[in-house]
Order: sequence, then structure tokens, then C-alpha cells
Amino acid sequence: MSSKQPLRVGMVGIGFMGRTHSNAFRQVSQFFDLPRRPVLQAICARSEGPVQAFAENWGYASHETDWRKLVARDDIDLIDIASPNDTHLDIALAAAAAGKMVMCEKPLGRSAAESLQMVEAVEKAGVANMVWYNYRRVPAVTLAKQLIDEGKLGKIFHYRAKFLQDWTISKDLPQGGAGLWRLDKSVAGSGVTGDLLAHCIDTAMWLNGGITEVSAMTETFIKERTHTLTGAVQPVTIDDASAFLARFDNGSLATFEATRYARGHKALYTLEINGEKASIAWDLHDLHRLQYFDHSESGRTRGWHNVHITDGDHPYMKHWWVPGLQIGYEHTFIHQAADFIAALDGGAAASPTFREGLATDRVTDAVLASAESRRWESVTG
Ligand code: SOE
Repeated sequence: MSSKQPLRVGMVGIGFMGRTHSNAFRQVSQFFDLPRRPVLQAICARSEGPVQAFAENWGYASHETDWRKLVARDDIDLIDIASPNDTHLDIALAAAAAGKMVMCEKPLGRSAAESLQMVEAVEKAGVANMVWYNYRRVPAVTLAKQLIDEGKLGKIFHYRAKFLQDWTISKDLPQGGAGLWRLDKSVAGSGVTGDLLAHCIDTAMWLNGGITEVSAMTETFIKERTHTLTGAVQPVTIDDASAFLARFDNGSLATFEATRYARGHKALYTLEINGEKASIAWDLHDLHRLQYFDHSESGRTRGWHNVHITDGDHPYMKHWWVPGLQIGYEHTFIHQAADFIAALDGGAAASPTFREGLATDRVTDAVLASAESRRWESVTG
């Protein structure tokens, strides 16, 4: 038995994100020395058979089929929301009212208005909270943050980000239901703007500060799809592709693009930052490498460095294997769980908090508003 105080996790959702979060809470104590030890206390999903199977597979002590029962249990400390976006608001409000800590998968709300309610609820209740924007915790991206904060890039001129996928190109793909709720606006809130650009915006504001205004365009390439659950052919109301120009508080300019129609790209998240003294580039398909160009180097050998972010002095890496050996996507969630638990020990709140998740949703709202109005829109709030 561990002498550490348990952190009893009640998770909602058994899809892709239910698995990444469960894996994070299962593994984190083995690799990070933390003040509290997560215990997989209960998993919740609507269907008895699948949730029971998930509980057995991941080692949850119990399961529920109604999230309200989960939230009411007094043997749960933390509610982790890994269910579709239309469930985030109600679960978060109830969890905060019950005095539980709350973690929530991105995007926080389907709109900034929903996210604001969640922020007010957790802040009023004074409970720890965090949004799972996992890409900040790729060691190479965290190193980029350190280099920028140390002033290595100097004044930033440009920020460029893309998140490209190709999984919805077929017109025969239905919309709605398990796995495909991301295509259903009433459930997801938006298409690639909330699903993919939200990642790019979260990382961008973390690395480069607030975004003040945006000018966007979106497109829905396939106009009608069959609904998985009802069989009805219905209009597609999500954005399949979304691109925008932005200005940051610090005066830098940005371009952002996300699509599910970039044939050949499965999850290509890339970013590049150009500063007066140096530039940085990163690519999710090569996630353990950071491309770095330092203009102060001698001109004769100056060039882009391809740095392998696997050494003990790189962010998070001392917790893993030996220098030179890589880690992957799932580790970003483990890092996020570690930072959340470490911050419970009285330190600063682990970032991104719900308030920071709201800031991202304010930008995605402005992007969708600009695509609609065909004008520049200010980011409000
Ligand atoms: C969509 O395909 C998706 O799974 C997003 O929902 C995730 O947030 C992203 O990390 C990968 O792509």
C-alpha cells in the first residue's frame, strides 16, 4: 500500500480520450514522484456492457452508467470529463457544485458562453481545474516555451500553425454517434475550428501571448451526410476546413489552418515561430525533434539545428528512459496528469486552467464569427 494520499478519479467517457486519460492516471505514479497517487475509482459511460468491459480492462474499481451518480459519490475526488463536447457543461457544473476537482477534455465548451459558465463554477467552488490541451506537454514544445521565455528568439514577428487530417473526405462517411459525433455540430459545437484549431490556438497563446483579432474563412465541402443513429440524410453544419489570419498582443502576425480534407495527412500538427534572433519549428509527426535556427552563430556554420529532445536536461525526459530514447503521444497526457497533481501540493494552478480554456474558445468563436461576417473580428472578453 502506498503511503501517499490517494487521488480518487471518476472518469466519464470510454472513447479515444477515455483511454488516453485512463492510461495517464495509471502510469503517472510509476514515473513521477507526486504528492498524491491516482486511484482509478470509477469509470462512467451510458452502456453497461462496454463500460464494464472498460473498467475490467483498465483496472477501475467500479463503474457507473449515469454521470450524476458518479458526481454524487463521496469516494471520488476528481471528475475527469472525457466524453463528447455536449456533455462537458452539465458535468463540470455538477462536479464543481459537489466540490470535486474537475479536468475536462478540449475544447472546454461548445462555445465561449458555455466555457464561461464552467469557469465561474470552478472558480466559485474553489476547486482545481484543468483542460487537456496535451500538445503543450510534448517535450519539444515545452522546450520551445522555455527558449521563448528566456528571450532566445527576441521580438517575435511571425507565428504559423497547421493541423491537417484527411479522414472525412469520403461522402459515404455518416455523421453523428460514437466516434463520429465530431461531425455533428449540436454535439461538437463546431468542426475543425473547435477540434483542431483549438489545439493550435492553445499552444500559440501559451507560447506567444494573447490574440487580439482574426480574419477567417471556413468551408463545408460535403453538404449532406446520413446520420449514424437515425439514418436520415441531413445537412452537414460543421466546418470541414478553417483558416485564419491573426494579430497577437505582442504585434506579431499569424496564419492558422486546419482541415480534414488534406489527402495524405493523418494528424500533421506543425508550428513555426520566427523571431528577431532565432526561429523554431516543430512537427507532430517527428514530435521528439525541435528545429532551431540561431542567428547569433558564426555565419560560416549557421543553419537549422535538428535537435533530438531526448536528453535528461530536456523537459520531462529525466522521468523516462535513458538519453536518446524516445517517448510518444500518450506521454503528453501523462505529463499533464503529473503537472496537475504536482500543483495540488499548494503551488500555482497547473496550466491550462478552465480560464485559459475559455480564452481559446473566445478565439474560436471569433474565427467562426469572422468566417460568417467575412470581416475582421476582435477577440472579446
Ligand atoms: C480528431 O481526429 C482528433 O482526434 C482530435 O479530436 C484530437 O484532439 C487531436 O489531438 C487528434 O485528432
